[in-house]
Amino acid sequence: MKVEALPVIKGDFNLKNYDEMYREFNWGEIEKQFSWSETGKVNMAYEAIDRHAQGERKNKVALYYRDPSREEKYTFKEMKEMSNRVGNLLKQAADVEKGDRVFVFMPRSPECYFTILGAIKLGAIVGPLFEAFMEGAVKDRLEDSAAKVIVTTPELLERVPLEDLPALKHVVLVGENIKEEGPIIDFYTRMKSASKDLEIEWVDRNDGLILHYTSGSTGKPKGVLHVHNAMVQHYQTAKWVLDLKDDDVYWCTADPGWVTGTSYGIFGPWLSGVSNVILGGRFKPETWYQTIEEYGVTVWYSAPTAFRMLMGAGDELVKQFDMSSLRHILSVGEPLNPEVIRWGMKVFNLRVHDTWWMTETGGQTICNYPCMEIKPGSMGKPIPGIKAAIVDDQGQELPPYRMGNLAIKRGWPSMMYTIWNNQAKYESYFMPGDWYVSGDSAYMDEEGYFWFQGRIDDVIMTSGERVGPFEVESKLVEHPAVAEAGVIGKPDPVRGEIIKAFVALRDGYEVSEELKDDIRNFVKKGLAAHAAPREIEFRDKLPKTRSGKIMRRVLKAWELDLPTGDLSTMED
Ligand code: 6R9
Repeated sequence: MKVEALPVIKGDFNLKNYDEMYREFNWGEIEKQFSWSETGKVNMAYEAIDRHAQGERKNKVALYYRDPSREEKYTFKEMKEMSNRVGNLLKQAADVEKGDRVFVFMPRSPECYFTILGAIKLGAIVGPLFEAFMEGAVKDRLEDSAAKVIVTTPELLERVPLEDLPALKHVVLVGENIKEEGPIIDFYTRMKSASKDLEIEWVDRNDGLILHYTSGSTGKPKGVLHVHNAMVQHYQTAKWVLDLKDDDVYWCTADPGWVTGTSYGIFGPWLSGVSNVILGGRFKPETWYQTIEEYGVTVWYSAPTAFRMLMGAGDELVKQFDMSSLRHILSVGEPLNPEVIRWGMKVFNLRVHDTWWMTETGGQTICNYPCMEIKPGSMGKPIPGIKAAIVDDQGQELPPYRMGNLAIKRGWPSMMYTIWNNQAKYESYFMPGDWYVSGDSAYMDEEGYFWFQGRIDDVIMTSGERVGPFEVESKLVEHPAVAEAGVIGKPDPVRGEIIKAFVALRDGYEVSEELKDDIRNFVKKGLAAHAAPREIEFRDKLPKTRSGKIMRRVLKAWELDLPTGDLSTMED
């Protein structure tokens, strides 16, 4: 298969020659940049904030924060002081010590970021939670991790079942007129008197940093533990992939409840010392474009679902804003439809760079770099220092174009350290040959580009043909009436499975049998007859996770009347 590649862009990028770097790079060089090379100890929050606060970047803006009711900015020096204050508060009022689990359950706000950093300074393990989690989801996570402290708001406190959580000793409330009684600690009043000097807890590279719970298709969510050592990869990928330079204004749209919101919403940018934009509140196309214009965002990291919504808002809207500051756009979380890349070229005159990775990998692993050609629909190539391959179920590497398990050779710096309370589960991710098996299926082309096909469980077998749902979905969203599409295999006595598509239409389109036929023919002509959905069902909305992934297992469960499994990560 030959695909039209988008040519290399010219510019002074941090990664100039991918092939050469891939051959020569070794992580040892990078490790020398962090404090452990001198003292044997380290702390992520020190490297991300305090290091800059003591040097030339002291008065540089580290955080631009905005939501409908607040607009604030903090320099690196101020970030250091605010996180120190939270550190003191947590230590004195909540008795936080190294290794304790401290959960942060609140909307994006400056306090949320001060708290994550402050807890890390004490050597605590931070568990960030999406603000939209309901009681059951909060309970599962706090219980499994035996969390000692939760920092939350009075409104969200209703969803923390204190009586069921004996290990939870302290509740820090970020709000007005808080009365301290029982486990309750008043954040703002204590912050006023907390010292802005803090003694950092210096930890080992493999001490716990952050605990992200992710849900699979079965069972309870599992706690993926990352350690301070991950900074090596966060730092280096922020250079190569985000291409961050000192004068960049960077905006990652992800919430810290999702790994993208910590690895690249906190660690990557601040390890690089750049100004970081955080937008609170809900998604609104106007607000997003305004944010880019007002702050002069240069590097922008978001997700296909958001790009598709912006696309849906129309090209007239984006023309009302000045987007000229943007120089680099990236995407993660879901397959990036070629249609989105074409839209990016049209409205920003920039390529959207896909990046593939997951909670378990902790940092970017397969990416498109500014210095390389982009093949729309491909996730790109492994970062230097990482070996990726397509392997069969025995761990044997497969030749180009064979679909199989996307796997990474064990031992990259930001690899998960364990699954909390479940070392056996952790071990189950690995195959003979020291392959970490991602659960995604993909193939590699003869030039070493990787092409996503679906989660292993999602790959469809129809009349003896293997079809990746993503390809079909991507074709579907090219149809002018289709806003979003989710594709599943539906068991069929004759064909094994048939392809069924769930489709949400764009505004202004009406459901009809004709439209169904038209969409079906569109896929038939554009992709292949066997890949055209035999069944199409229209829905107002598709089930998605809070990080924007279409939940195919939920579609499948609806279709087959099966249990949907854990739904805690699903959007409202
Ligand atoms: C960072 C993050 C991981 C799963 C992953 C895959 C999907 C992520 C993707 C992608 C296609 C990409 N995914 N990036 N699929 N192309 N560029 O998303 O972590 O929430 O753990 O999800 O997301 O299926 O296995 P996480």
